[in-house]
Parts: sequence; C-alpha cells; structure tokens
Amino acid sequence: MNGCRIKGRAVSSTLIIEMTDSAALMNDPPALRSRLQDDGYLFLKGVLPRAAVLAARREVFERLVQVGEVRAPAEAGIATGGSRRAEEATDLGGFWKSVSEGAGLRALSHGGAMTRIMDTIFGEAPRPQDYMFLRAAVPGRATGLHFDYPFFTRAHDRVVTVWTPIGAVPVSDGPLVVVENSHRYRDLIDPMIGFDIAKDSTRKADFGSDAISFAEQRGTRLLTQNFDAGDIALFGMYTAHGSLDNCSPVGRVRLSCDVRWQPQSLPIDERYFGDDPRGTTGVGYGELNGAKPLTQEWHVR
Ligand SMILES: O=C(O)CCC(=O)C(=O)O
Repeated sequence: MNGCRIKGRAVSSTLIIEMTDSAALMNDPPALRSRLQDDGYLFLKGVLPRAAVLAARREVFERLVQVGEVRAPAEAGIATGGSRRAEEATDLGGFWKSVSEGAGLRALSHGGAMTRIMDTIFGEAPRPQDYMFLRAAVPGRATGLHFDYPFFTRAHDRVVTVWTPIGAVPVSDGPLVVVENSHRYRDLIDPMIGFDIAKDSTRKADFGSDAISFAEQRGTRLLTQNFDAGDIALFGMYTAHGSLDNCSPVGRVRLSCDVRWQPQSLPIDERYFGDDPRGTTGVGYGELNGAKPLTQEWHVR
C-alpha cells in the first residue's frame, strides 16, 4: 500500500495492509458475524449501489460549491482553498444539519441496501442513529486513533459504526484506518469501560500518539483500502481506528459519513435520535468538525 501518510510521515509498506474483503460472506450471515467478531471489523466491497453513492456525492458537494468551498463540477470534489460558508450560513450547525439530511445522502446512509446489510449483521431488525457524522476532509486533515466506545455506549455496547466513502477514497485521500487486532487490547479496553466523553472532561478519546508509532510499539499493523464508490467498512465499539492523512495531489476533498447502528429491540441513547438530535455534547450538528468551514482546522475529542 504505497502513498499512505499519517501526521505527515509515510507509512512503511510493512506496517499497513489491505482490509480483508468479506462481501462474499453476505450470503452466509453466521460466517459474516464470526468474521466481525474475529477481526473486529468488516470491509464489504461493492455492497451499495454505485449510482446512489454518486448521487449523494453530487448533492453534498453542490452545497459546498454554493458556499465557495468546492469548484464546479461538484462531483470532482476539488477544494477551492476558500470559503464563504460563515458569511452565507449564519447558523453553521443548521447548515451542516441540512447538508447531512439531504435526501440523496440519506437514501444511501439509511436506505434499503444499507438496512439489509445491517439486518444481516445483527440477525434482527436494525436501527440507525439519525445523527450523522458527515466528514469533508481537505488535504492535510486526518482523524487520530480512538475507540468509539466513549461516544456511543451510554445505553449498551451493541453498537456498530458504519463508515461509508461517498465516492472513491484512495489511500492518498485519507480513508479510514483500523488497527489490526485492537479489539483484543484488554489493557486499553478495560480502563475505558464506563468512560463517557460527554461526562468526563479530564480524558480524551484520542490516543494522542500517532498511528505509526502506536502500531510499531504494539507490534501490529494498520488496515485500510483504496475505497471505491459502493464499499463500506464497519466495526464495533472496541476497535481502534482513525484515518490516513488526506494528501490528494489534486486537492480533492475526502467525503465520507459514519453512522451508528444497533438492534431495534435495544434501548437508544436519545442524544442521537429524533428530528433534532443534540449529538454527543448537546450542541447538535454544530459540534461536528464537518460543521466548520473547510478552511478551519478540526478539533480533537
Ligand atoms: O472518517 C474519519 O476521519 C474517522 C471516522 C471515525 O472515526 C469513525 O467512523 O468513527
């Protein structure tokens, strides 16, 4: 896997490998579930309709063209380097909510194809959170290593994160990266039990160390993919993950969304459901990195 960078450093080819494609197991649900349990993640190639992915991509990027952040044609997703978002959308949270709730995007993230996949994963009727983490990462942006546990396990831990590239995301553009076997790191998982990011301001979910140093110290590898439109990756609350740096040589914005799913039969964490979900800290869509103009740095939680 050439061309992978984290915090400005090239990732050596011995440290990073491709995620295993488990799409062939979609016809064998018990085997699919065992794979998720064994590996801590699933990469499912080509399981979403490509046309729906491209329609969602166009819809989101057209909104960013309107605020001067992306050049036309929208679907190419090339950043202008500027932004008029703060001037044109006085309520940045409201702007991002309306982008995140676009009909084309929701047809992809919450539609029939995704629902069938998650039904297969849980073996029972699934329910997605209404709140969505939509991410438009310009070159230079990345997400640090963390577990999702501190954000989404207030009600229970049978929660699965689905990461969906909205268009092709090759390794140069900073896709998701998962730490191989991290779901077995009891020394990190045990002290995290009970940690609620919204209630404990003394701790961060972010590991602080960069993924290269972390993987070297643990003697493990990083897993990623040259993601294509139609692919998804998913993982549970105890799998460490982050992203590669976006170092697109053409200035392309990495567009993806992550949505949490759970069995419908289980209680919900009200923060992430409903018409006006308040999100992790209670600020609604305004608390997300996505709500910032593309010219602004991302915060770390
Ligand atoms: O897309 C990213 O940058 C990170 C995704 C992530 O942290 C997640 O899906 O939980």
